Amino acid sequence: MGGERPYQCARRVLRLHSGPYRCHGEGSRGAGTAQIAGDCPRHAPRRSRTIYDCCLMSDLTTARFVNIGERTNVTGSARFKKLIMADDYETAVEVAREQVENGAQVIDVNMDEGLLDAVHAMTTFLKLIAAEPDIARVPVMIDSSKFEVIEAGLKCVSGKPIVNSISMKEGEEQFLDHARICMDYGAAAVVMAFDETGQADTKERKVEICSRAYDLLTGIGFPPEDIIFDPNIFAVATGIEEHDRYGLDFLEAVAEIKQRCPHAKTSGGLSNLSFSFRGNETVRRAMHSVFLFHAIPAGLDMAIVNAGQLDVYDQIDPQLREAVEDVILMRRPDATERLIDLAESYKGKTAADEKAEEEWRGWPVVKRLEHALVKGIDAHVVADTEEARQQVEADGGRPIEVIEGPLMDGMNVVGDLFGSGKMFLPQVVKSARVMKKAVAHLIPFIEAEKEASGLANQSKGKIVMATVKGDVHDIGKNIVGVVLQCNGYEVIDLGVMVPWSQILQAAKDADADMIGLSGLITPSLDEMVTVAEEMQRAGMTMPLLIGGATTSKVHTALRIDPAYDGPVIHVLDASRAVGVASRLLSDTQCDEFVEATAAEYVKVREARAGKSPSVLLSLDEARSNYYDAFLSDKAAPPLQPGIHTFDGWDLSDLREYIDWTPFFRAWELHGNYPAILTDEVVGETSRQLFDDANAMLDRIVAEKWLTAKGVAGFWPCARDGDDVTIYNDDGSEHVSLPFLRQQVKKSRDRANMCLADFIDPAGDWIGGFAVGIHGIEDHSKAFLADKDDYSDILLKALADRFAEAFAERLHKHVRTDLWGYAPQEQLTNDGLIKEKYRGIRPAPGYPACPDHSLKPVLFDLLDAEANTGISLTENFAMYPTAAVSGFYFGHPESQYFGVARIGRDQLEDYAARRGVDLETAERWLRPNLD
Ligand code: B12
Repeated sequence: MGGERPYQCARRVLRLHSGPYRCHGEGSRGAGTAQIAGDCPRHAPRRSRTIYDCCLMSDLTTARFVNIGERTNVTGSARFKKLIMADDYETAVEVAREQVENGAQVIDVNMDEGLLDAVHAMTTFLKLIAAEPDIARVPVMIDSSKFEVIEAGLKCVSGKPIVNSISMKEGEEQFLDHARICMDYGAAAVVMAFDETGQADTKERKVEICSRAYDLLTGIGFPPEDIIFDPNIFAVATGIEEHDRYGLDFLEAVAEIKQRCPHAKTSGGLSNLSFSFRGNETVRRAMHSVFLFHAIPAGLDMAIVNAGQLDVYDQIDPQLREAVEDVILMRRPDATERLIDLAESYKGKTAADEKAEEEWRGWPVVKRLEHALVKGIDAHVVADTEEARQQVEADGGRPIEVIEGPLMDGMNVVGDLFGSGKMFLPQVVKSARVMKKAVAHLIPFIEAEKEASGLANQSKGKIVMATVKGDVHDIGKNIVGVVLQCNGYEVIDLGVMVPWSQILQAAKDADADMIGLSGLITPSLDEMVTVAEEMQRAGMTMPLLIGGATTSKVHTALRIDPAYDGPVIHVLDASRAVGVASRLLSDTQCDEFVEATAAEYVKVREARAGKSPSVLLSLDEARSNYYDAFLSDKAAPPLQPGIHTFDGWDLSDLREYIDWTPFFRAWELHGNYPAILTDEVVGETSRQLFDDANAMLDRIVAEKWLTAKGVAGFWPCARDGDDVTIYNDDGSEHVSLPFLRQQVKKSRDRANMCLADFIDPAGDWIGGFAVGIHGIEDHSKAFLADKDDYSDILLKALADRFAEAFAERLHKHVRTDLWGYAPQEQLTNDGLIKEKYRGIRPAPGYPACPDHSLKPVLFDLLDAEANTGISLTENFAMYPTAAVSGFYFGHPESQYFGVARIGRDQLEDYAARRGVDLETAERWLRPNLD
């Protein structure tokens, strides 16, 4: 090993100070979803939920800054109020959706309007948004000045809610009573800086009240990380002298509160700040952005804000920015007058007016490209990129120089703005889209030039990428690979199921600059730890990038980072990959970036170490709080028991059952199908992608590119504790399906569920299925040989859609014909996607049934390998990749839930029931253990 790089030294130092930490399996997205879906009211089963990734408070604790959507508030949004007053909840739900699509990571819901029945409005609205997977993935902030409204709201939210707010206004006793109720529901709470004598206005009062509240709350065992202080943002520049310090007081108070109250968070309602400039949108936007620019470094963790209405700090008119800054930081005595004077010139301008001005269209092309990237405006990017290309060509340059020059310069500006907190996530994603469009335009020219001249790309760096051993999915990795290649990196893609030894060898042989690992399912998390350990053992120092649906920053910080001394970076999605790679390879930015990331991971570990774990019941207690289904409602025996195989289900039939929304999400186009096609922002790109997909589907169906093979079976069974015993035809016991039970202590009347609860101990039926889409390999190879990554990814994404569509279609066939308990069912595709049918099909690996190792048992029952050609890897991934398998439960009350964290007693019990040693069971259930 050569000399130690500064970042390596910094990481050692950070580790020494990081203190002890606990490993926490909830680092995986799957388990995260499990927790969100975890609480289901007893006897009042919620409709089953689509299992999508959900945003957790625990994830929020490690996010940089969280913006809280403010538009679902009747006191703050005239539009929302009008909709609620008119009982138009359907459109009101769309307001919530817009918030999430605009980047809100939490949504604040407030129904405090004199003429409204707030309890009714709150509960109605919360129930509606809980049924929308797109919205339900972000936590809800239940906002009311009346605690009965809050309590009613808490009963309707699954997952972790945030209460807004509690305070000591009515004294300590009531404050602690309210806090205890929040604790009962596992809710985080916004604590207003308000006491018996009034609202805190000065820095001293804010700090004093928050410190007192902190001591009281932690004294009753309220988790400190669930406390969110709101030290009151008040209006500045009101013309009243006493208000001049309000901005500064808030900023200073936040810094001190964060110091005095470990692990607590801070928040504030941003729109108050600019109250005196109502009607002057430009000035208000500038004030909010400048305020956040100073508040975030001071320690502000979140704010109620309209995320779509924030300006980029550096892009604010410098004169206005200075005047606003003078006011907020109280930099001169005449600051208010100056801002009021200046504000006159911005009056009446809306964001649309400003956009319409578009003076920037007259700027030189390089500047225009930078502007388009920073602002995320894609309207002219193809024309501008073409103009830049022609300019480069006229100067004797190469088309790649447009990427390396103006486009990368623009992306670097974006990266720097984001890195320094002056730009927010939704804006960054929009920038990435502009970049992709520009790069897509240049690719044919770059390819043509390479072919003509035989020139090789001068690579910016080499990255060896692989999907780890035992895992087969590679769409995410491929997308990242393409984006990196577009940006001048050389990607050596080792494919899927790659053992650690091959990854390390390839990195050494290629003298790579970094390694990137990908994984879709939880067993891959352990495999990634193994790769990190082996890199450490081999004395390697190159950065290790971690990505894939099952990975998370928390898991990376807790388990992978400590295993390797070199830099370890979790990369959330493709839009960040270039920024990460370029910083890691930059002479000037690398060390700072690596140190900052390592420090962030230390914080994650510390936060985890300081977090009190959710209270668990003993396994016996949890079992006695089982879900008491009304068993006489169980489904009748199947009309056609036994095994049914389908050798080539008609693809044109399956096409009708495709759920398109996840398809767009895979391409980072957010929004629901079909609305996404007419979406103002992503509509055009979505339509283009949709057209391409349909053109390919036409060919897939007409030319029979793919074959859909499936199997379904039904077996007599009975519940035996948490096991479901399956019987042979002669009544003898055949095999046992052990399921896991929720152990997290539930509030009030909620059950600790286990899938076995939906089966009658006196005799019942259970089903199983496996479906797979065969045949992509040859086409994929042909596309790649033609350097057509776009079509390759498109094909894989469509094969995944077919697999899910097949699972949906087969389940319908089961309900209406094979098992036949719902022969009359008439549901549209939308109704199917929203799971409006009776019965569930939990898949091993999904939150209700998290143990992937049940797949071999299911496969044996179905003789799935022989019947469908689907095989299992050593880590239980299915091959072909586009495959789904699961169980069928027919009881009308059967529902999805998340097992979440379990105790050692259940681990030991499960190991015994499975007949495996503890170590094996621990490996299988790691995400559900502490
Ligand atoms: C669509 C989907 C499927 C599809 C296709 C999967 C796919 N395209 O990857 C199908 C239907 C085939 C499927 C099947 C299964 N799935 Co699935 N699936 C999903 C879902 C809903 C979305 C995944 C997706 O398409 N993402 C889009 C792609 C583009 O994103 P990505 O893979 O995350 O990649 C991005 C980043 O992660 C990053 N990245 C990825 N790799 C890399 C690498 C590097 C180096 C870098 C820098 C970055 C990077 O950049 C990418 C682009 O932005 C997720 C839930 C979720 N929200 O994540 C569950 C999920 C991944 N599935 C899950 C499971 C369990 C399964 C099954 C095992 C279920 C079963 N028993 O049948 C099977 C396994 C299939 C198999 N072959 O073995 C679990 C996995 C967690 C776990 N408990 O193991 C999840 C998380 C759902 C859950 N909450 O439980 N699934």
